[in-house]
Amino acid sequence: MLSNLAPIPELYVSYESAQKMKAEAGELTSLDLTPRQICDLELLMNGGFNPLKGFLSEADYDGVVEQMRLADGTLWPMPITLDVSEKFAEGLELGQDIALRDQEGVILATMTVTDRWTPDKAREAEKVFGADDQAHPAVNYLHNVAGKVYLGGPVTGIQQPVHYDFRARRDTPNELRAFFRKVGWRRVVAFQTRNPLHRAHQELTFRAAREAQANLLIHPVVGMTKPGDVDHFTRVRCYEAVLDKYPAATTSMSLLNLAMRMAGPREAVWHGLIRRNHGCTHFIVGRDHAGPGKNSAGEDFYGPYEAQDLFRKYQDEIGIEMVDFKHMVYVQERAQYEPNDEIADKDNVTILNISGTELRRRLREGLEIPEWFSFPEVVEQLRHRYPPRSQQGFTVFFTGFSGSGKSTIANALMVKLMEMGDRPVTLLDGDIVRKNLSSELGFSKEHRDLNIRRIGYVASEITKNGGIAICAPIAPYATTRRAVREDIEAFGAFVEVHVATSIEECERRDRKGLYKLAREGKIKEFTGISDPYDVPEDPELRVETQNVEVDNCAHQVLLKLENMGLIAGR
Ligand code: PPS
Repeated sequence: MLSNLAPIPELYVSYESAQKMKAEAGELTSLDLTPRQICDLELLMNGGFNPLKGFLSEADYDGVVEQMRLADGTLWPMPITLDVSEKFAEGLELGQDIALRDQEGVILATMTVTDRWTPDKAREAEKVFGADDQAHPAVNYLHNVAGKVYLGGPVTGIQQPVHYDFRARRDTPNELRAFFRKVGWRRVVAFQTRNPLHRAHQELTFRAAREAQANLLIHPVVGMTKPGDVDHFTRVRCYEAVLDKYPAATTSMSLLNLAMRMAGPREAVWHGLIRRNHGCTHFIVGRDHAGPGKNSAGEDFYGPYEAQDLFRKYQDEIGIEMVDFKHMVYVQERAQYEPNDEIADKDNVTILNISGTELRRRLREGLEIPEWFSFPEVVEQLRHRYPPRSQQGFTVFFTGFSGSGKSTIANALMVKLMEMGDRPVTLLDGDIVRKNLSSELGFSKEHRDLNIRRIGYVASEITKNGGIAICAPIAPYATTRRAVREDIEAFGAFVEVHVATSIEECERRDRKGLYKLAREGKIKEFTGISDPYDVPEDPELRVETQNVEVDNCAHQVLLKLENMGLIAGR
């Protein structure tokens, strides 16, 4: 397969028209896009999602969900939808133009709203992601983050989203096509990644390029990847170090501002279409490509080769050739990487491999990472970003009924951690937060969620900057706790502690006299009495407080922290 490097259509208007549209856009109803929508919009506008001309209409959406095809039959596996709140959608009329803005209010595009509908999200989850299971990050997003209503319609591009980081490394499809034309690359194999590259990746990409007799494009995703991944700043510094290890002038790197969905097989097909649009002729698809991890039953969402199989089926339509990923392992006796399935003398050689989990353990515990596994420059970047756990920030998040003892245990824990003195400690107690940060909020679900998200935000900042945040709200909703966990785990550990005092015991103690008032109906929406509490299913620790001293409860938390490597053993 040889490339066709003619420019592909973009959705941008000319500079003059853009200036005029910007001036006139003040009149339009505005939508502030979410980070994921901004990623989608960028690739819509610059042709990365060619042939899409805007956010999907209802007919296109139905076709994509049911059979991976737009209404006109064109292959397209991923619903690119503009989700909004019911309130925003209600105020619109079909045919109306709206302004799409970034999070600072800069106008990026306008969209003519041709379609508005309430999607069946359970169906979307089943068909697109394979199961309506919220352990899948995109299904979780669909149900808990995305708005209830979808808008569809063509987009007119005004300007690209602004990126202040690694500008020289970001290319639109047409910029890459122009580059390939200029350097005479007629066959280009793209490597998609959301992880740092180590020696095995370098070896396999190099082999893939040789096999396809092509040049190599390292094309990492820097938009949104799986929650918990290594941040893209660190990764790009790692990629830059690895780039020097390839033979000069055979390999290039470009950053892709894609918001991944972790949809395995469908995602692989989508990735292929995006790379074709970027002028590539070949695409490496691995074992469990874009896999989301385990489902709620602890099993893989997709079979290990499902992505390769689906890709192969649609390869001609995608217009890019698949290079299947070889599982590379290190053969100690020969001091080199070899494809696992090509080693004939397996019984006589020593095969070494370090899994992602093992790598994270070694980083966490400050253990050796051997030279055969990675490049010293990469390891240095990772060590800098991930100091041993005992030097990282973390959050202890207590949850339980009012009067369960959360605050008392949290206070005792704070004092003990301050006595150790190695990191700053902040206590975000439910009552205290409600007097300061959330003083205007009540106890509706909406207000409780807002309260917890605020606590989570402050805790994530503390964690990011190497401190210890102790939170002690009721936090009755599991989905909100999970969202906070995701925010924090981007920066450090999240230790959920369920203070499991029963509602009967809390009511019996009734320290603040609130249960009595709640029973009398004088306090409404009281957790455990007239409002729900989702018991944490899988907290890091559950403490019982009946017949147990506070000191002992706080000590159990300390032991857990020690056990997780978050505090050094004494
Ligand atoms: S939440 O649900 O997490 O936002 O609640 P939180 O911020 O932790 O606030 C709980 C404290 O507010 C008092 N209080 C109530 N709790 C539950 N339900 C209702 N309706 C309510 N009204 C007031 C109560 O004293 C809680 O304090 P704690 O420290 O939990 O006993």
